[in-house]
Amino acid sequence: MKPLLGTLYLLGMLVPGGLGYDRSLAQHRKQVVDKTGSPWKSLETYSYNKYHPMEEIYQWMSQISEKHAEVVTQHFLGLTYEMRPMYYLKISQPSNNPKKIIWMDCGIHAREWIAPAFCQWFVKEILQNYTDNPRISRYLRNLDFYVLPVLNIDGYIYTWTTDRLWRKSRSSYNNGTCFGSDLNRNFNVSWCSTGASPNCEDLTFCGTGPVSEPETKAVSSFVESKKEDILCFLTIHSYGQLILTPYGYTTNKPSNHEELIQVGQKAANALKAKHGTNYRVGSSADILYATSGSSRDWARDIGIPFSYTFELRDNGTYGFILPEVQVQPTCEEAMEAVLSILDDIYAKYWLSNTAGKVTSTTVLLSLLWLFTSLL
Ligand SMILES: *[C@@H]1O[C@H](CO)[C@@H](O)[C@H](O)[C@H]1NC(C)=O
Ligand SMILES: *[C@@H]1O[C@H](CO)[C@@H](O)[C@H](O)[C@H]1NC(C)=O
Ligand SMILES: *[C@@H]1O[C@H](CO)[C@@H](O)[C@H](O)[C@H]1NC(C)=O
Ligand SMILES: CC(=O)N[C@H]1CO[C@H](CO)[C@@H](O)[C@@H]1O
Ligand SMILES: [Zn+2]
Repeated sequence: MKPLLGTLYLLGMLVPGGLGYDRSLAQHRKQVVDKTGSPWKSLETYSYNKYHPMEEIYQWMSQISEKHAEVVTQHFLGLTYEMRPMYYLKISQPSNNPKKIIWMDCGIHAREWIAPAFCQWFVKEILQNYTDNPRISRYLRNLDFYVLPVLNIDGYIYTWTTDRLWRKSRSSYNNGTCFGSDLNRNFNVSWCSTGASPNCEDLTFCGTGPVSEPETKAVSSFVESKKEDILCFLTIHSYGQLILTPYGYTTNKPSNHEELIQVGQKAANALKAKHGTNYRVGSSADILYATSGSSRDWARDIGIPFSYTFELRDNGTYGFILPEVQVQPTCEEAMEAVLSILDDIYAKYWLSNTAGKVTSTTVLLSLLWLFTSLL
């Protein structure tokens, strides 16, 4: 695996961005994967009800972007501390329509395995249904989805090989005697002011400065570069069954707080309707705890209107070690919540505009009619 990754990240450093680059990268990876043999035969037998090691998720990403090449492309985002390539999947239906963006990342915390499982589930559901299901096909007329299935890849691998309950990244401090930053305390928003620790030994170590970690930097730079077009930023965690709004660094509220809560509560209701699971909705500072440097707060403060953290199942019974039998129901119900948020965003940005246009056209025609009939 090392030589393959080595080649990939060198390519990444030399020729960043661009469709041709991504395609050839996928081809290169596929060739190597085919030679070395794969742990599962094809996309058709990939199980979305299970947790997968990173190796399989890498393969899944390239296979799904090959099979659905008309709508999915795989893109290089950056390198992790241990020099592994980070890729996101872009789901986009070709059109001349200017598109807005929905961002979703999973697995910023290594041990929250249900999160990467959800990102994969989400991609699968969109691809399975976008041609026939009008609810989903209409999103794709106006929106692109950018999905980062595993943000903290080094940490995720470490939870598979060494310590199932590892949370942080794997960067090294104090001359190699201390490891890992909490990447969700490392964003450039009220950095390390509250609910974060300056001590590397701690679970919530905020890093050596805002955006000191390569994973955080990769996500921040990319999201920043697209922020005008991103309508919604979703970051998926476990556990606790919560839909969290900004902020964690203060109990003050963003300008659209009421709307965020209303849309979030509707999403929680849709979620509950699926399997009866209760999720609570509120700002992180109000219903969970204070946190500074989180991606959700940062995303809201750079101007992305809808920004939420999902804390998926469960409520503490199994915690991070959520049994695989719960993967499917957890993903199914969370899918309903995300779709509900998308419906609200769709209605706000597109239906109201169309309605506006229809109304003004109708008014104009009526006025014309009135005017001509008066002559
Ligand atoms: C770091 O570790 C190396 C090797 O153990 C040692 O030689 C060096 O003095 C250490 N540096 C500091 C600043 O502790
Ligand atoms: C963090 O954001 C502030 C503005 O709020 C900016 O001045 C500073 O350069 C940023 N730092 C980093 C490391 O991006
Ligand atoms: C989870 O626990 C909280 C606090 O005890 C409770 O309010 C909520 O209803 C619980 N949810 C479920 C699904 O049991
Ligand atoms: C999100 C969504 O609508 N998913 C549907 C995709 O299609 C399958 C098969 O028809 C349904 O079972 C899902 O509910
Ligand atoms: Zn988390």
